[in-house]
Parts: sequence; structure tokens; C-alpha cells
Amino acid sequence: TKFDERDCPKWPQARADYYRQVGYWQGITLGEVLKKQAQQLPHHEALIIGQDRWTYQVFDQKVDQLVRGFHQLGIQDRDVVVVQLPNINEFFAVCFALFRLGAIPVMALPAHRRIEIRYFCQFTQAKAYIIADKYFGFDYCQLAREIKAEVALLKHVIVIGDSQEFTALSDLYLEPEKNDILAVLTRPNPSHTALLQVSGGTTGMPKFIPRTHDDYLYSVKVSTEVCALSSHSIYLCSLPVAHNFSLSSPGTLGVFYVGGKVVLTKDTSPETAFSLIEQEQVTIAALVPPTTLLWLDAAKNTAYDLSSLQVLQVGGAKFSAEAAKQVKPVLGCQLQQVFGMAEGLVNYTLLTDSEDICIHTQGKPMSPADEIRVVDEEDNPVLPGEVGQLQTRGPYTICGYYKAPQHNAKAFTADGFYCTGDEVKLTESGYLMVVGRIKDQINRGGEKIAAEEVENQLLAHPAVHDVALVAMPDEILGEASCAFVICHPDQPIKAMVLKRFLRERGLAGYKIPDRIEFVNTFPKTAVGKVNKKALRNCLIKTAINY
Ligand code: J2J
Repeated sequence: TKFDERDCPKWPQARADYYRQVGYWQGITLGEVLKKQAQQLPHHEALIIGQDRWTYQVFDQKVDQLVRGFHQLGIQDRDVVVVQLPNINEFFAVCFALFRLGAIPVMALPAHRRIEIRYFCQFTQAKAYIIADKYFGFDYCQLAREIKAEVALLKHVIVIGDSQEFTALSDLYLEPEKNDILAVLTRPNPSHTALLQVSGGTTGMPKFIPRTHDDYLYSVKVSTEVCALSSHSIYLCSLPVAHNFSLSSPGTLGVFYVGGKVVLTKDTSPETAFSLIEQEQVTIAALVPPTTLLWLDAAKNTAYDLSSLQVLQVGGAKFSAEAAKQVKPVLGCQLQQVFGMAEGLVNYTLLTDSEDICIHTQGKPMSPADEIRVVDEEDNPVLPGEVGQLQTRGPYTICGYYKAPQHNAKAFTADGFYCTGDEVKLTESGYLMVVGRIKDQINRGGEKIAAEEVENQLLAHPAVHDVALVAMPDEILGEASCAFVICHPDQPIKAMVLKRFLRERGLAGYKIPDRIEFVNTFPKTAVGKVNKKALRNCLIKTAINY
């Protein structure tokens, strides 16, 4: 039941050698990055949430204590652990302890529910599941109880807060004893998987993205350079801590990499964020477009002083040029667009770029070693400036998902490029504009929904004969989801009942369709497939008719 690196497609030897030779892959582990800061900046603040303020020294000590506790519990090198935590300091103590042990955290989101978590635990054969007792009214201990009953291999549930019948994380902060495990711990291999990110997905089930210490740290390092992070940087993290954007672009790991300070917030309201910006003198923040719109609105008449904020990163979904234009005048800071993906490639607009580029493009690949091409349906390069699918490979873009050979055969080309499913246009100066998507996914304000996954869940209802999930325009979210449903004759059913059905089955809330329309047939394409484009178009028309 141990994690096997052979289940993760790796870079061909020649490319791996090159990435090491030119110094992209430094042979350092994530755990060592924190150790270095604890030695160099022990009293510098690293992590803040509310009254809980950790210096690098405190942070590092907590990690070492947890290494002992996890080890005593039997969590070892190559064990997988599903981590589902809100924005709290302990998330980082947990992850770094796992990194140092060579155990592999799966980066679950607080919004995930029974269907997702059960799948994560089963598929990765996780040994432990780590949660906070309650968060925004949801009882994670009850969820853990259900998961534990269904997943035989899951040995431990570890809880922050009221642990009930499970193991309390607070009992796992252990001081050294005579034979300290830390003295004999073997160092994780930097070219091995450090963590599993969860892909937004396009198929029935989410895919796992294996990121190595080497490749992830390279992506973090280049991001800190592009974003000009330093030990004076103060980063506000209101996105979920586990998301790839807030973790690595440059995110919290980028801040630790340079010895800066992370300010966490649990709620995403502009009021909370603005008061923290003033109080902690935040210099950089990362947001998805819908939250940015809320900030822009709230900033027009706020009493808070936001003048410390230098950079606002916006990414995860397309940010409209109209909103982008307002960032500088309204918030008084520089806008940086970020077009990234948990599979690897990250594009940024540079802080030195012209206003025109910052507003109208989604940036350019951050590394000189990123290879990109824009192709047509036959995988042939399109003419310069024309729209096509973006494909990419490079020193921090994965070569395949974990244990998914069949899917990998489709998602990666023979020469190792990842097919992003994003439709882009390359400008003359080498910047990317995201214009659409060919993958069957809905981007709900940065939260990704695989249409097929939700369709399968709806098909499980006995009254549902067929279903198609498509994106519909939404003023705030950019896109929301609409399910077109064909019911079995004589089995009419209400939209509300179907939504409740999905919720009770345990599907994450953001995947539950925002709208359900009952129809008798679907429009079909020439080859007889459901014509989703026609379905999307009919939603746009209704929106206009209203
Ligand atoms: C349009 N679409 C975008 C953008 C992502 C940094 C930033 C974001 C992510 C992320 C990330 C977009 N405009 N600016 O991991 O490190 C859509 C694309 C892309 C998909 C990836 C990071 N920024 N997207 O969003 O794995 O469709 O990563 O392929 O969640 O989000 O989603 P995800």
C-alpha cells in the first residue's frame, strides 16, 4: 500500500539530466527550505492567523514535533495522507512534517465531501486523513466517520480541535526522547513525489498530479523572482491554502522560500481582507476574478488604508479587461495576471509590463525552459496569432497523472507535451490570451467542474434518463453550471429534489448545478454526440431575452 514512483510518468532521462545540469532542479527538498529559514531568520514571523503568530523557529519546531508524532503513529516514508484543512497555520505544520517524513499529502479542499474524499482515500490507498473538527458549520468528524467505515485501508483520522473518537493533532507534537527519530530519518529523494495535487478534471473522476520536490521548488523559485518577493514581502492568503495557485505561484511556499510573512484569512470578505492589509501592512495578495470584483466594489468606499499593497495577482479563471482596468485606479496597486495549472505551466504578466499587456493578456511562461505550442485539432501548429489548443512541456510540468496510463495516453502527446485543453492566442510579443476551452469542464469562478463527473452523479438518480452539464454566463462567477436533464417518461421530478439528491450523496457544493433545465431531447452534432455548444448558446439567448 506504499506509494510507488513507478505509477508516475517521469521526465525522459535526457531532459532530466539537462534540468539538473543547468540548475533548474537543485536537489533540495521542501522540508529543507523551511529548515534553512529557521536557521537564518529564526525570529522573523512566518505565519499569522488571528492571534496565532509563528516565527520561523516556532514553525520549524512544530514541524519537527509533528514528525515525531506522525512517526509514532506509524506514518512513514511513501505513505499517502489526505489533508483537508481550512486556512490555519497547522496546515503548514502538517504538510512540512509529511514532507520531511517522505509521506505524501493529497491536497484536498475544504469544499470536498464524501464522494471526493472517499475516492481520494481509496484511489491513493491513503493511510491517514487529517481534518479540522468544524469549519463554516460543516462537521468533518461526521464525514470522517463515514469515510472510515467505507475505506478499510484508512488507518488514522487526525483532527485539529475536538477529536472525538479520533486522534488529536495536539497530542502529536512530541518533544525529543532518548532515541530521537529526527537523528535517523532518511532524507526524501528530491526527484520523488512530494505531494499530490488534484486536477480540475475533464473525465468521470479527478486525477492526481504528482509534483516532485525538484520540480515544485523550481516553479516556486522562479515565481518568487517574477513576483519580486523578498523577506520583506507580506502575502495575504484568502484562497484555500491547498490550491496550487496560493501554494506555489509564488504562494505561501514562495514566501517561505524567501523568508517573508504569510497572513492567512478564513473568510474571503473584502472587509476582513482590507482590515488585515492595513493592520499587517500586506504587500501582495492573490485572488480569483469573482473575489477581485468584490474587492473593487468594496474599495470604492472603504476607510481602510490599502496603500501597503503593491501587487494584486488575479488568476484561476479569465479576468475581464474591463475589471482589469480598474485594479490600479481603485486599489492603487499593480495588477498581475496569472494563468496557471496544477499540472505545471504558470504564465505571469511581469511587474514591468505595459498597462496594455497587464490588462489584455494572461501573461507568458515564467521559465525560459517552458516549451509551448498552439495547435489545431490535428495537433498541427496554427499560424502565428491564430487560436488553438495550448500544449506545453518543461521542467515543472508533469509528464503524466498518477496511476492513469489510459488517460495519460490522451492528455499527453507522444513527445511529452501536456494538452491543456485551453484555447489560446499567442501575441507577437509571446504573451498568451486565453480565449476559450476545448475540455469538457466548467470554470466556476476558478473552481473547476468536470462535466462528466457531475453527469454521472445525476445519472445515478432513477428518474434521470440522460443529462448534459454545460457552462452558463454569470456576471460574478464568469461561468456557472446548468444541467439539461431528460427524465424517464412518467417520472417528472423537481430541480430542487435533484440538487438535494446530489448533496446527500456527498458531492462538493460547487459542483451542484446552479440551474437545472428539463428537456425532451438534446441537440446532436453531425456524428450524433450531444451538442453542448448548442445547449450553451440557448442559455445565452435566454439570458438576453430576459
Ligand atoms: C483563464 N483561465 C485560467 C486565467 C487558470 C496559478 C494560477 C491558477 C492556477 C489554476 C494555478 C487562468 N485565465 N488567468 O494552478 O498555479 C484555467 C485554465 C487552466 C486551469 C487550471 C496556478 N488561470 N485558468 O487555476 O489546476 O483552464 O490551476 O488550464 O485549478 O484553470 O486550473 P487549476
